[in-house]
Amino acid sequence: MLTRIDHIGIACRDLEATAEFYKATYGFTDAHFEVNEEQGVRECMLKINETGDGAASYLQLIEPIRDDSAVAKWLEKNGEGVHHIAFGTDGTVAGEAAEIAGKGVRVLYDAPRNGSMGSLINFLHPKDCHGVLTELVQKRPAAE
Ligand code: CMX
Ligand code: CO
Repeated sequence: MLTRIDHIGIACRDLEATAEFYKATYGFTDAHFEVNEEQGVRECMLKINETGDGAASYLQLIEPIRDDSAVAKWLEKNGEGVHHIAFGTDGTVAGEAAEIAGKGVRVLYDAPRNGSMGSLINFLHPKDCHGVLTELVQKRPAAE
């Protein structure tokens, strides 16, 4: 089941300055920085609140590290702003993706890929989701 908003993805041109804005303006303090080479981004996960299923909701600030990355292309066209939403599952991303694909929505990757903080992720095509790039997140692989 999709049990929470895992994060809202926000595309930015200057990761440190944008993170500082969210900290200074709203008082968010719990910030985790990392690089996701595969996705072509540097990112900052700002924790907003814990959720009932033991996970949390975040803002994910993303800055492109390559000109040919999805986020660089999006920034070029749209400028800074909300780029995607991500739902968290209490099951597996593979299971959620298969179920959603069965409803005729395009899933972007054949198998889940690595997301922030050890999570597994996949994406649904925005053109099949009323214009919203939608991500599925599993906090950790189920079989550990
Ligand atoms: N939200 C809504 N619509 C979007 C979109 C977005 N983020 N990105 C692209 N689109 C729309 C475009 O506006 C365009 O629509 P029109 O044809 O009406 O103009 C259409 O989708 C195609 O867009 P494009 O600019 O030609 O881009 P691509 O088809 O090359 O790529 C997508 C689009 C979704 C396949 C690509 O962005 C992708 O693979 N995204 C998933 C990976 C990703 O975004 N990674 C960064 C985040 C990492 C993380 O969250 O951890
Ligand atoms: Co994301």
